Amino acid sequence: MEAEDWEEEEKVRSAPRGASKTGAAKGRIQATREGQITAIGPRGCEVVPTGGNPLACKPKSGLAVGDRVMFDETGTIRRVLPRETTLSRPDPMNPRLERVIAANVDVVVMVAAIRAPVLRPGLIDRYLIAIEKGGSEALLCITKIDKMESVEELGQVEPYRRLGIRVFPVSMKTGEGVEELRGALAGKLAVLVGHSGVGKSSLMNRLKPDANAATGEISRLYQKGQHTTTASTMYTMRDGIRVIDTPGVREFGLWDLTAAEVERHFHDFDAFRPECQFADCSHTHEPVCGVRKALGRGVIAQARYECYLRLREEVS
Ligand SMILES: Nc1nc2c(ncn2[C@@H]2O[C@H](COP(=O)(O)OP(=O)(O)OP(=O)(O)O)[C@@H](O)[C@H]2O)c(=O)[nH]1
Ligand SMILES: [Mg+2]
Ligand SMILES: [Zn+2]
Repeated sequence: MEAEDWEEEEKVRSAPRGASKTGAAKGRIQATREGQITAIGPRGCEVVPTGGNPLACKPKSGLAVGDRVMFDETGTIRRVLPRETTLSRPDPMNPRLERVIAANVDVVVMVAAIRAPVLRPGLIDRYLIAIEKGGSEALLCITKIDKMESVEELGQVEPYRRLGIRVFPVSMKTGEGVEELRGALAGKLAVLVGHSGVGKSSLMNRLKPDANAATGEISRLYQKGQHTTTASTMYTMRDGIRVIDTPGVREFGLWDLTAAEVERHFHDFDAFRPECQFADCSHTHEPVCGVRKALGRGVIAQARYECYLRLREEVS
């Protein structure tokens, strides 16, 4: 590690109160250097200094993979630099605490299996809100298409295509669709998110064959994943692509949202809102409602509307 890479400015900042610059320079100085967090697990984390090799650092609460940080020679994170994007949810143990799943990513790849485990559109709807709120782009990757009995099963993701979200059906068994997804990720930092067992780590191994990410069979009895991945890890691969694999989620709550905000995130309503009689129409009981009219005509998907009602209830 080059000595000049350490930032002088930080020395004064960490000096004891009242100490002179020269006094501070003796002994207790903690010069810092910039880096990016590339892995966080239950026992520690990894930082890659700008232009350097990965180093272990001490865990710090509130840190996310993708964070740009200033860290010192002892491996202590001193400061997290402002985040360009976030993907956040409430901490499942303490819902008043924000948990950032990934920071500074360009793209969030929502990974869902067409079967085994069963596709749950409600989770996609939740992610879409969190992704838009956090400022990154959403992509949808549908795995296990080799298990489909008919392509009609892909009809479930039609509402998302209509929203302008790019959908990538893939099979890790045959490799189908993987290169198309790679093309969409060129030059970007992406994060893979979704339920356990949908194939996030298998996808990682397809994108980067030497990633050696651990994968696990889904349980025969419950047809669910067994939470194989326990740490979030960033992998660097060709075409300037970096991808973060994350542990599967059981649930995904919404962070810091009001019912009115939930409504604004449902872009399938955009074209029909002007037909509502009231500007603050909740689309639940109002007699003149463009959204419910569109729902009746089948232009808005029933599943999306039902999810809207559930989320509205949840945040109220
Ligand atoms: N048939 C088929 N099986 C797949 C496909 N993708 C993944 N699998 C299988 O699904 C199981 C779960 O895959 P993982 O990659 O471990 O899933 P994950 O999303 O990383 O799961 P967690 O780490 O628990 O969150 C493994 O047995 C994979 O072999 C696919 O496209 N087709
Ligand atoms: Mg995994
Ligand atoms: Zn309405």
